[in-house]
Amino acid sequence: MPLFVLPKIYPITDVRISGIPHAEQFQKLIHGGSELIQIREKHFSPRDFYESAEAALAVARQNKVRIVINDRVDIALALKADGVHLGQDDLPPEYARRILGPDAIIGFSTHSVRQAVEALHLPIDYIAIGPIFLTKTKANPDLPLGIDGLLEVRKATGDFPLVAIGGITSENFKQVLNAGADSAAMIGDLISDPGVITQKMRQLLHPLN
Ligand code: TZP
Ligand code: MG
Repeated sequence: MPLFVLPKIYPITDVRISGIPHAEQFQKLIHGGSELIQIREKHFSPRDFYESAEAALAVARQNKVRIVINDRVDIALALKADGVHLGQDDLPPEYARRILGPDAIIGFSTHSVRQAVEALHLPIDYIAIGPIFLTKTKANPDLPLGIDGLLEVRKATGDFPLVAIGGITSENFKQVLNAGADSAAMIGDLISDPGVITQKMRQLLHPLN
């Protein structure tokens, strides 16, 4: 199987942080050039998350953009979304793979070199490592790994697709990519001001424009 190709910037939507619905965040991110977006929702009921994901998926499909659902394999399956992103305490990736099939994108969060190396044996498409920097977005985050930690993880994971996450901004994302991450996942810095989501996304992808 060829390795999964990650976009350089991997946006993740969040209603509390951006103040607008997920589908509108998708619209704005896609205008800015996003090709793969994760919907992350820690505060909705399953029904509300399902309905928000359905609306975001409609926007994604209209624009041929892929959508990954955070945490919920059931919602990903029900909506025929492109994939799911799982944490250490979610349904294990082996079972998600069994449910979603060989074509689904499955991402898996790790927080240390050890977890990242263990993840190499799982049926997943990419590893997320973080937090790299301090973050206010995640509840009870692990200690930041810093750029040195990211370099170690890159070394330990070879060429396995790797997303860096946690405290990544338009100021530090290049550092993260230069340290070997294939992709920089961003929440707060990218979506907290809805008025500039599209412009920010565009600038991240084409820094000189
Ligand atoms: N996992 C590790 S850090 C983090 C997650 C979901 C939050 C990232 O959000 P931000 O706002 O980009 O720091
Ligand atoms: Mg999770």
